[in-house]
Amino acid sequence: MKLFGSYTSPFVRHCRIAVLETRAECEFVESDSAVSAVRSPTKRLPFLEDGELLLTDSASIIRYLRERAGQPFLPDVRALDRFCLVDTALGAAVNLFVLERDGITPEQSPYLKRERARIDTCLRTLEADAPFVDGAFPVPASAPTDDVVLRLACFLAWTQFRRRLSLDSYPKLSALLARAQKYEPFAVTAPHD
Ligand SMILES: N[C@@H](CCC(=O)N[C@@H](CS)C(=O)NCC(=O)O)C(=O)O
Repeated sequence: MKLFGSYTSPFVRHCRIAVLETRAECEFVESDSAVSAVRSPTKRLPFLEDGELLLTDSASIIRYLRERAGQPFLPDVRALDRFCLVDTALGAAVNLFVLERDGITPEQSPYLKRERARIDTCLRTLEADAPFVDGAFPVPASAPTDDVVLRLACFLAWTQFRRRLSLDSYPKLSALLARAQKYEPFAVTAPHD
């Protein structure tokens, strides 16, 4: 099994954590957009190859890894919805980041203003979800970790790595990220250029 990805992507990081937690025999192939452009129809990272099987999204990759290991993945509709909420904010933040690199900012586009507003409302909703946020990463943490929590921690860490937003207005999310940094599979997959 081969996982294609970069060391900076939060989507790839989540997959790498799932590989560690499931102890899957999986080779990590460091790749860039030139590789994904020809090997995945989405032209995105990550993607996973296992024999004839090609998986083109981090969610299906993580589910595949968890299923093979007998571990749960987003077991109920509440978990799925929270995962989608985090992913909506993450997708918007990544869009703003790459478009800014192309010289396109929210000041030039009402749609991008909505993308920016969406990140705040999703983060505020998660910050207010006290039982969920406070219960994330109990000490001592035991694998496998909840994939909503992992997705959220990967997202928050990426915002700090890319200096995209301050977490000062989100003390509970900030505390969650601090706890996550102490969890080994999370710590060893920290983004780097
Ligand atoms: N829904 C996808 C999103 C993956 C994604 O957006 N990956 C980024 C890297 S962080 C990418 O490959 N972007 C290149 C592009 O959009 O052209 C997943 O969960 O795997």
